[in-house]
Amino acid sequence: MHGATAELFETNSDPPSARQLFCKGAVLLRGFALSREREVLRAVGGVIRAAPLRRMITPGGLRMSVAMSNCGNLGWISDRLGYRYSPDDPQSGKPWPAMPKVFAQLARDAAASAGFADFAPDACLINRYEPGAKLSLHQDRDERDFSQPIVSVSLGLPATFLFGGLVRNDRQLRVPLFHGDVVVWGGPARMRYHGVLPLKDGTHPLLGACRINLTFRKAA
Ligand code: MD3
Ligand code: FE
Repeated sequence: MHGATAELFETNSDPPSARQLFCKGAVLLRGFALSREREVLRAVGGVIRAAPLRRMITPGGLRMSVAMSNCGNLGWISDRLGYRYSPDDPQSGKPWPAMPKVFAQLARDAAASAGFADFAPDACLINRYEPGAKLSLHQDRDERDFSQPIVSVSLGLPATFLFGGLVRNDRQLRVPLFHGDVVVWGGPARMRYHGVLPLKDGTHPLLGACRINLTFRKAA
């Protein structure tokens, strides 16, 4: 089949909110965000107007291919000094925009649905992937309390998520993530290596040629 034709068929055929447990502690809620997509996308627009997406520099001096911004009391940043959470946007010197209510409620509802009651994130990282952008295999370890889950929301173009083990070289599972999917990563999944393969070309009806991922964390 021609490549462009194949992409037409690359859509999610699971029923909305079908629950999948792809390893202990990781719960995939297919389409969980779809019923709130318009409100969520409007809120994303508001945040990135106040704190524009930017490609940060790694401690090693490389520019990341994913563009990022944040909202909430804390935001994840990277520069030559390292990775950390900061209450201020280093680009403006001002606090990150407040977390929109629709974000906090979505994250809370998804966590509750996966068995984590009362999840109250203080940080939301917004990742924007354009075709070719990727996230290399890493662990999320800049948060204080690893017993708190991370909730991720996928919007726009589909991506292939890599889900490894507790050691970098462990075999990785490939999981396709689609617009509206939400994943709750807690318990034994929390410290597993993960990444995102280079985004394939495409056009999403609401977002155009990009994927946006929201990750909600309790950082402090
Ligand atoms: C599994 N983002 O921002 S979200 C990140 O799609 C990040 O933008 C990816 O990894 C993205 O750090 C993946 C899914 C995710 C987030 C955190 C995790 C999976 C995780 C933490 C532990 C295990
Ligand atoms: Fe991560």
